[in-house]
Amino acid sequence: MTERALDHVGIAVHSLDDSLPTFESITGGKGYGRERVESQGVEVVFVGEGPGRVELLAPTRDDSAVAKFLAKRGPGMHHLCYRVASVRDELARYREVGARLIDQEPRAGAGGHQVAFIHPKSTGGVLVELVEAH
Ligand code: CMX
Repeated sequence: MTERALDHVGIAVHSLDDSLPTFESITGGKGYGRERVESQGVEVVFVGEGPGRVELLAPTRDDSAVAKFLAKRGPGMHHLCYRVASVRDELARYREVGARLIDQEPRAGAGGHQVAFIHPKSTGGVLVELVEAH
């Protein structure tokens, strides 16, 4: 089986401005790639490099997935994102084992990269994002 590298850990926060300094201090890096992903109702910023890379996610709408998560659980780890050669092939692999897919097809995520999410009920209670290697 091919190993898949961790691309980033997603952390839900109320405010990027308030939380970024904390994660810059933890990772030793500077924030970069700040962007609104309108389709997901989030604004994101990355910090850190390699397997310690973090994506901070703050909601831009009350009905977004991250707003619901914050209301229910408060700030904290939101998802793990794995880098894969082909999101489409990975979705087929998950589908074959009966996993619950949130996205049936790859779609554009942060940075315009192809992504898809797998429901946490199929992945040990952890929301999993797949991103196509870039
Ligand atoms: N991690 C683990 N469990 C989670 C979760 C998360 N991030 N979000 C929700 N859940 C759990 C809930 O606690 C709930 O569990 P229980 O039934 O045991 O209470 C269950 O999943 C269903 O939750 P829900 O509130 O009924 O469903 P939601 O409407 O909140 O949807 C989910 C949950 C995962 C389907 C939705 O958040 C989703 O579609 N996520 C994918 C998209 C996304 O997260 N986008 C933001 C990031 C974008 C980016 O990185 O660019």
